Amino acid sequence: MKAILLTTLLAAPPACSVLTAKPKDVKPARPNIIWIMADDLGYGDISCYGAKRIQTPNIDRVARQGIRFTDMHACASTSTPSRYGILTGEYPFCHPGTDVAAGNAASIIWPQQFTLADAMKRAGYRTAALGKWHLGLGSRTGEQDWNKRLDVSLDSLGFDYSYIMAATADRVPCVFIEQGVIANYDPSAPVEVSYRKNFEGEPTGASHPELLTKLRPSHGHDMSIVNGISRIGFMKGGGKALWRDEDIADSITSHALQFMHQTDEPFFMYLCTNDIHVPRMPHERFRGKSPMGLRGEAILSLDETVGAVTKELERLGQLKNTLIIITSDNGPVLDDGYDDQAEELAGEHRPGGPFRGGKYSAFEAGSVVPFIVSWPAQVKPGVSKALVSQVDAVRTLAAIAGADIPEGAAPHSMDMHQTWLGKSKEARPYAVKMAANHTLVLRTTEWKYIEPSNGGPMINFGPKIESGYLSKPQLYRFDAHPYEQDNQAEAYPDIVKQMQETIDALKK
Ligand code: NG6
Ligand code: CA
Repeated sequence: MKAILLTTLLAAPPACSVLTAKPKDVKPARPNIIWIMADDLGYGDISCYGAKRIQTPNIDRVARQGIRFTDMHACASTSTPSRYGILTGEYPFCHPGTDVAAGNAASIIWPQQFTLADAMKRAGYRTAALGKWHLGLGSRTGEQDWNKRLDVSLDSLGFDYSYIMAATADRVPCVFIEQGVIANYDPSAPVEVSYRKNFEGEPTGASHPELLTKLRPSHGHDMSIVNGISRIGFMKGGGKALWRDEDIADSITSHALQFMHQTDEPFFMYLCTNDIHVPRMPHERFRGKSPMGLRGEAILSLDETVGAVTKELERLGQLKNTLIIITSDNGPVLDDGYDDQAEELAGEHRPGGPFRGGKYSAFEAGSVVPFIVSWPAQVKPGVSKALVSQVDAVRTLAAIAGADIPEGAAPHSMDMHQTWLGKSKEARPYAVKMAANHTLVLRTTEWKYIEPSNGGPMINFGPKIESGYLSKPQLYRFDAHPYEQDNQAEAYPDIVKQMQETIDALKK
């Protein structure tokens, strides 16, 4: 009986090839849409999802006025592939080069691809991307001239305005890029970037540990030094354009608020915080404010960003008709390469909530993320247990904004607006996710399947996280706690077979 049900659910998944798009029922209401994307924020890291050692009152307020989802899946357990899935509606394993990107990667989304921002523009929205980008810039990897306007930037991907970090705070170049050029550019200090070799005479974390005045690496992160913190990759120059980590959140937030002021049209803002990714070095005003140290302070900083945005919406009289989404790109990690005492100070805190694993992992904590949807004018507060996926962003938000999608675009995205807006409890038939070593995972409401893989039981480059990799199939029931403890693969060979076939069809 279960096997029959699964067959129907998993029948004929859309493969990596392009599908025909159907126009959706277009909604007349046009809310502003703000997608707030935290970095590496775990399911259990905020108080509305059960955290006790940290309070996030601003995020909790948005959750109270909206819907809190308990089963939202990112497309991957790291940032680049996860964000690729949101912005294109295509699974990241169907597109080349979606692994965690270097700071000098070329644009991973091709300019001719249809993006979430393109969808919003079609609906007449003004669009902006702020903060962490991590999907490459320029037309050729490693060949960008950072001192000129980049030849491929976010205006080619549907964003009217952008103020972004090329990759992550732990990767060079350590400058903001506004409209395709370095913000606050310092002509006396031209920027050069390499991920292959250092520039002559430049100190690194490895050669000059005495210059690491703010944080020391615990693994990796021993190359160029900026603001007393060594990073991944080598850079030279930057001068007054270099960021100070303590000010990153404020820079992102102030540019976000400015953008909100500048438009009479409805707007779409893809607002990606640097919090709570490493290096965790939030503003000094948070110092000592959390028993969990810098990682806790970074969560407080994230919460403050959410508060600043909602307060500004209120002030502009726009809060009621703004759809706010708060979510994360992948699951949590404590030690992700810097000695910031995240492990030592975590205490009873469970960053992954009830789930096993964490960032990078094939286990659920890697990709089940907080997901809050608020739109006071339309959405009744509540909690939704429906299984949902971030790959649906393009078609779901397009339906809400009233945009049609061109043929072949967003091939894996489904219009789930009834569920995202709490008008229906309908779940997605399944969610597909990719772990750091490309192992694919399939979740239905009832089952979780992890395909066999070669990796060892722990993530092997530093973080103390169970990988979820095993050379045999893993099948876990998902209607009972504790999650992912009791492998049922041998007891249900038919379900294993069907789930692997679904994955294989998607990979084609
Ligand atoms: C890893 C980094 C980690 C983090 C991650 C990407 C090392 C040893 N570790 O390779 O610190 O930057 O990549 O994180 O370099 S993500 O959230 O952007 O995907
Ligand atoms: Ca991330």
